[in-house]
Amino acid sequence: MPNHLYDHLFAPHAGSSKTLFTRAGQPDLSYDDALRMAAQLAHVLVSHGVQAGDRVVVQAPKTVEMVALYIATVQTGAVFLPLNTAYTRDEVAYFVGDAAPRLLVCDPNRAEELTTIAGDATLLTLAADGSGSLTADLAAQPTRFDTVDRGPGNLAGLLYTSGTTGRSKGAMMSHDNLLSNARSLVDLWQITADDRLIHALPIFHTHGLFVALNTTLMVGAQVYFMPGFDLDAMLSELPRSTLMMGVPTFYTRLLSDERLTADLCANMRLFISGSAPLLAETHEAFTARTGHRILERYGMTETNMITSNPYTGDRRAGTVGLPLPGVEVLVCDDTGTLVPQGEIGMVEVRGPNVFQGYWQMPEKTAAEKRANGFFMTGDLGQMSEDGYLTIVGRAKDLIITGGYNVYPKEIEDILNDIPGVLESAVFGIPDPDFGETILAAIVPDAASNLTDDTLATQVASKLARFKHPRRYIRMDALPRNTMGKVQKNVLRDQHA
Ligand code: MCA
Ligand code: AMP
Repeated sequence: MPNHLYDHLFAPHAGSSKTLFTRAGQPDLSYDDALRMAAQLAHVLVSHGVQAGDRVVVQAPKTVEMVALYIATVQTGAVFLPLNTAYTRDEVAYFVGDAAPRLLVCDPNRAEELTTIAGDATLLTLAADGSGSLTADLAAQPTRFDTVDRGPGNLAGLLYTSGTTGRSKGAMMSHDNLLSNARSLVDLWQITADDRLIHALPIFHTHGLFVALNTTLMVGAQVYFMPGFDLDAMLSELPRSTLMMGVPTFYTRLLSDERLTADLCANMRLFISGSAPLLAETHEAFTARTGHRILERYGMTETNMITSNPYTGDRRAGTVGLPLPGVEVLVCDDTGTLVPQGEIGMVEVRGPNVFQGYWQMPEKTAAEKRANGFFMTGDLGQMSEDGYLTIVGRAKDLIITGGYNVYPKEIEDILNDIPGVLESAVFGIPDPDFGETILAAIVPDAASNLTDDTLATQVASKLARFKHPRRYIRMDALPRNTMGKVQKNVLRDQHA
């Protein structure tokens, strides 16, 4: 049966003995190996009752089996819902409750803890070595699977992204949202079967899953697949590779090591950065050291990639480049009216890349998508005369730490519930490694003897480690403007 994403991204590689994944200390995996594994996993999914439209939640270590599970989910017509491995039980409980999945796949180490929140979902396991109840019976499964009929508008992915209200919303990504974006990026970045990508990003977000894998798999490129970012491993793979996609932290960490030289990068064709602002000085330092001009691009979970600096042409440091072909980008005021060229406004976007809406939240979707189809990103931008977009700030209250997004409201809600806290304000300050790091200003009740340990323990019981404030600052009152709104810019300036 026709399956829009599978047919165009994966099916053409059936039978190909070309190496897809190379990994440290593990055998290579060919395209055909991966597709046979995906077909077997599709049979496993179906044996557990997975049907078209069902959600498959995965919070598991980064493995080739997890990539095959993504492909298998697409084949069965189900919806892939990957989760950050750092999420706590409470966080996973929210996603499972909201998405009501048929399956919940997790690390065996966490199975006991997550059984209690699985609800109606069947719980299966997948470990860092690929073992677990998901794959236990794989060899017995057929290596071919007849894909379930799915058209361009059907859902392929559901990716949760924190909302300004503090609770995450599931961004519904259709087969064509993903396919059209992958096609544009392959074209724009001139990715071919001769490329070898260093893959060190997590595969539970758009960047590592869709941007990095959909593009390289589409053209039949090779992928050096790392379980996570490892500076030594990356440096040793650079001479054998042609392509790297990373968050700015990857680049500052590479630059902090003297082994990074132009010679080491002589075989590299392209370095791409995104998910957080790349400082112009990082861009320039990287060029000075390696001769390569990092190509910065800009996107969002809800929209996939929106703009990119050009492959041939001027890669302008500090800008996120030009709108992708077929994607319209406007810089507007609050009413959606264009601001005069060169002035700062809200970035709005429309195109085949833009998501289908928030899962079971039509009112949230309507609040962020205009009637004319433009999606309001919450980013503040400025468009140059020749069409280059610069992200100058955010209208949304968001901290980006090491490429992970953290919405202060989610942390403030937890802090405010702790006895002895009158109010709190969470904000980001510049950090040389993660770009931004999280601080919390607390107004304690004078009568309480609240310790930092109490605050940290409460936060730790609920939120993933990367969301924890690295410091608590006590204040008599939060700085507020005449409207009574907390002035986070004042806090940032005071504590940067
Ligand atoms: C790990 N830690 C962090 C972060 N990552 N703290 C703050 N921010 C982070 N991003 C903490 C851990 O909890 C731990 O804390 C300590 O740092 C070391 O953990 P470790 O796992 O060793 O960290 P790492 O391996 O050095 O990881 C840092 C990293 C990683 C490589 C920057 O976070 C990463 O791969 N980030 C990429 C995120 C990404 O893919 N974003 C794309 C989103 P402690 O020691 O105190 O316990 S998609 C997106 O944004 C859009 C669509 C787009 O445009 O792409
Ligand atoms: P998310 O959808 O949660 O992964 O995060 C998307 C947000 O990351 C965007 O709205 C931007 O604020 C930010 N972002 C992504 N890429 C860039 C970039 N190249 N420069 C600045 N901000 C970026």
